Amino acid sequence: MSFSTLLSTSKISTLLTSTASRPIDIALLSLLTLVLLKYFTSTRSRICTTPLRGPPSSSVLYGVARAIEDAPDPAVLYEEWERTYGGVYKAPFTLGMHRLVLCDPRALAHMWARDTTGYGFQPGVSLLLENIMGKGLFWAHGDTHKRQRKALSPAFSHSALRKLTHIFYDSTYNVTRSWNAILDKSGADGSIIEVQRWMGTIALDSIGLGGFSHDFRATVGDPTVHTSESEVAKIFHALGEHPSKLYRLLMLLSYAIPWVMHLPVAQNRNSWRFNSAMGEVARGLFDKVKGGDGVEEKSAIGLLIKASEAEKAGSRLTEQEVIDEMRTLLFAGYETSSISLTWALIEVSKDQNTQRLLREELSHFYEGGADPSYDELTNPTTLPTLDAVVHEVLRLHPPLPEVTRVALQDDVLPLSAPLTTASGHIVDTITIAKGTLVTTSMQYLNRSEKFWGPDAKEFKPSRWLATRQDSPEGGDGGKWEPEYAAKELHGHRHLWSFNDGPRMCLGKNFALAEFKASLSVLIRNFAFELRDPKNDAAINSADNLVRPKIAGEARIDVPLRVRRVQGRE
Ligand code: HEM
Ligand SMILES: *[C@@H]1O[C@H](CO)[C@@H](O)[C@H](O)[C@H]1NC(C)=O
Ligand SMILES: CC(=O)N[C@H]1CO[C@H](CO)[C@@H](O)[C@@H]1O
Repeated sequence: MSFSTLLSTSKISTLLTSTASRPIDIALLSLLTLVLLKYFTSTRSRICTTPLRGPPSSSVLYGVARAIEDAPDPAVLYEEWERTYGGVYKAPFTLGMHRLVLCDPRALAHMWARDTTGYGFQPGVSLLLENIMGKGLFWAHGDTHKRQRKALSPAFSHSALRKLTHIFYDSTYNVTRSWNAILDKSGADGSIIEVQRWMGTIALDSIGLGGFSHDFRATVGDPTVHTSESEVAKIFHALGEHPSKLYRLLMLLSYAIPWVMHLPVAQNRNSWRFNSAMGEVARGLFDKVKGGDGVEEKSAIGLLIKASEAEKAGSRLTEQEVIDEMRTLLFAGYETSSISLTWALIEVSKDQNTQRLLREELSHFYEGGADPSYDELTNPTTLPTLDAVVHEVLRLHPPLPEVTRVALQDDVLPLSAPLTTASGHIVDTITIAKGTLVTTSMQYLNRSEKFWGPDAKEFKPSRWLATRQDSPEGGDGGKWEPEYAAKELHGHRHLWSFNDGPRMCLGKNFALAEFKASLSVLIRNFAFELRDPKNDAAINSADNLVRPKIAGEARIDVPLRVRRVQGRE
């Protein structure tokens, strides 16, 4: 079960159908859940949410959730509804629940600024997250969240990340070595390599070593043949496997009765095993930091322990807190990075021209003799094509497709454009009653024509370069705007892929440096093509995961033809 599945609660409908096979089972199961849900989650508020228009329900059980899951491109549905019903609309979801979908920039900015205080995860989701990641950042709300975030932030500063960049290169060069060995045995046509699993190894070693000085040894050897991975990595991967029927049933019930997640079923036992395995990693790290063996501690959690040791005893982190933040980093930083890297290889395989331009830029840079430093990776002017490709991949393929929150208190949302309500009134604010579910679709926001122009759905890295030359700020890369600027949107360079507000991705700069470092090594050394350009062009996200796969094939694999770049060893 992936991080993105956990956070995207419209996936309840997948849970429903994959748990029960006969319609009668589904009906009974949903009735049960519905009754429990209404009983346990009834929230009372003195005010009413403004009645809004929205798409009609296409199914009693699923609302529009199935339509969204079945759509080849859900962003198009969200976009259609936005055009028909306006910047905020009400969509029926699973089991009779409704959600407000926010597409209006002012409403978005207002709502996300109040994340963790005015808005939070639904109780069932919180419990799921707690089961897997403990009481770390994802569990925390309000002041607790602020405190945890403040403690972790220095570990993600530019000066901290500068010292981690070599890890991203090391893990990618490890993969490069393995690929060279494979290609030594193949002819001029190169070899078909399932790249997704390999990108996972880079992401795992990067977060293991960079996050908490643990070497998962994922990039050592071939992940498809044998595994030299650590015990922790094995348990971690077992956790990511498709949950059993029983567990899916519990997940479903947990939306109504959270404590069912404490039952000792296999998946839960795995979570507990994972916790104790991570405990050992943490203890090792504690000892290493305290022992001061002369080696400078650079990992995020290592720095955290060091800082808290330096403070007076009272403010020290407990061992459990350290373990929980480690689990959080692993879940937040592994699959997201792996998915992004995989999509990048797919997009440059489809767009050979961009791949060639990128390789030229990188080879030219590399004549200087060294891999780009952290600052060179971060500055968009140093390697503009690399920067553009990376942002274009994040725009088109956000690893988290959507996020949902529940209003923890009554609120009034301001709007950028007036809206017609269900009763025909025109309003410029919307009242939100406590308990209302609010959804933001990253897929919609970063791909809608309203924000990105008529070519919004195309892979077109040049949109990130277009206005650079005439930017009044000159060399200051952060000020550059995309051509058809989604200027009204907050978020990282107007992209919503990292979310916005107090819970905006903490690992953003870590992720960008890792993404750029790894991609630059891979593109400089290897050429990528689709395995079968005629039939493999349709690559989409696997059902309820956002991992890419070839359309129509069962396995969540991305086989690409890989060749060595001419003249390189
Ligand atoms: C391309 C890669 C990544 C993307 C697109 C991404 C995206 C996101 C998003 C959308 C959220 C907010 C989730 C929500 O509010 O429900 C988030 C939170 C978070 N991310 Fe990332 N992430 C990426 C990589 C990473 C990496 C590599 C790390 C760690 C090194 C990381 C650490 C975190 C943490 C700790 C949070 C929780 C922040 C909080 O609760 O305050 N992420 N990420
Ligand atoms: C690269 O591989 C070596 C063993 O060949 C291993 O010791 C090292 O930890 C790996 N580096 C990374 C960053 O995974
Ligand atoms: C995360 C996600 O769903 N991204 C989608 C964005 O849109 C493209 C193009 O339709 C999809 O392939 C991605 O899966």
